[in-house]
Amino acid sequence: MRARSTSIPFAAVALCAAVMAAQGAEPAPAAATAATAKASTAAPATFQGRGKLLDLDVPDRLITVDHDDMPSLGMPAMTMDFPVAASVDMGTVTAGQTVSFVLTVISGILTVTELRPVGNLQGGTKQ
Ligand SMILES: [Cu+2]
Repeated sequence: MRARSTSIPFAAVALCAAVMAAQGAEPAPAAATAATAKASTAAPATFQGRGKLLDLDVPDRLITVDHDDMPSLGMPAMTMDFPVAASVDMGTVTAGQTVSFVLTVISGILTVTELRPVGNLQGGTKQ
């Protein structure tokens, strides 16, 4: 139980680096394959995040987020792109908003599976 999730955050961090590298260079297929193998043998790992939505590409289902620290992933604050799952309604957010999101490792890729503007959270006490 206690050691359950140690491998996933490390894989996710490697993926994050791969994603960032891919923005200016070639993708890293080896890293993605290793992460896929790990993800398939464990329950899907999910991670809560929050940040400013900088860009929204609805046809390609991609968002660019300047996200806050994500300690569960070992990721510092940074700007990066995430793919958005088909189940997510991208029409609920617009560029420039502060958003909260959930990342799920799907086929070894950190994918947005929940996305909403922070200001619309009911009963929220912050922002
Ligand atoms: Cu990141």
